[in-house]
Amino acid sequence: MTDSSAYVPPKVWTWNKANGGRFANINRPVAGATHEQELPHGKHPLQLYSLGTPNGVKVTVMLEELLALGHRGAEYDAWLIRINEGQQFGSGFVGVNPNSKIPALMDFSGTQPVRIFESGAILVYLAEKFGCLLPTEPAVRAECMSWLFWQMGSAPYLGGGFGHFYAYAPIKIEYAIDRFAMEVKRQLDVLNRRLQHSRFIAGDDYTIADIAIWPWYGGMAKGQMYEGGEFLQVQEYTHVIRWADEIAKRPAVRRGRMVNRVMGPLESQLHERHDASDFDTQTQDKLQASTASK
Ligand SMILES: N[C@@H](CCC(=O)N[C@@H](CS)C(=O)NCC(=O)O)C(=O)O
Repeated sequence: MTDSSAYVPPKVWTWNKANGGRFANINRPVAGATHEQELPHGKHPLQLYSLGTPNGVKVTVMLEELLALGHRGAEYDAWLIRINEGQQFGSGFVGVNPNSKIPALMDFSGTQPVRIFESGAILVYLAEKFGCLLPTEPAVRAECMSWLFWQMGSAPYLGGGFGHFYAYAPIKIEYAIDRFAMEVKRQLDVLNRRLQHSRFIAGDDYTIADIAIWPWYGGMAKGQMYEGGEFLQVQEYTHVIRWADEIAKRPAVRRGRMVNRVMGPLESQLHERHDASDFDTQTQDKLQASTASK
């Protein structure tokens, strides 16, 4: 690793595998599968391949909300994809998402299987399939879609920009941290101003825009991401915090954030979800206790 101030880019970039950053072992400059690996398949029409990161949580919250609304067709099997072990580069996963990123969903309920990747596309697909959480009145729908796409375009500055350079990069680069801290504070202020006058992101009702934005910006405003809360003075965004707290209390959100989660208290980790009863019986604390007693 060179001193960043002394770095002069060569004429042609070459892949330096040993760049030292967190996730350096899974980053590659090429796409496609690295190995043959079929995906598991459970009993439900919807098969989710994911991990409990902010992008993954969007989909498990959505599915739990749909089930809470009584849509039995939203029953799903959630399989764990460990991205730090390179499972997103298995041939089966790449077949569902050629971009090799979680979340990825297969819907086997129709005559032909449907694959959906990109969390925003998955949220819209499910909202349209079940006819809820995406307003139908044109102006409110436009507001919902605008914020949904805002999230898709903005979160990479939060995660790939601020989070990466503040928490994960092997060296602290003041220029990069300044640039992305400024942008993330601006984004939080955008949300704060919106939520000062609106209960939810798209208006009076909870929609897929809230489901998409909450895991990233709700988490950030609550100081739960990158240990960057004090640095960004997130307590200033009081309306974002009010909204984040309201959403966090929803039973479907509580369940959704447990699915495919591999960090935090063992009772909050449900690595795979195949049945509603799994929340009571299959969390890591229970599984480890039952293994220990054998
Ligand atoms: N825009 C994508 C982003 C998905 C994404 O970045 N997923 C990350 C985890 S949060 C991932 O799978 N990373 C693995 C990799 O980059 O190899 C979405 O919203 O679905």
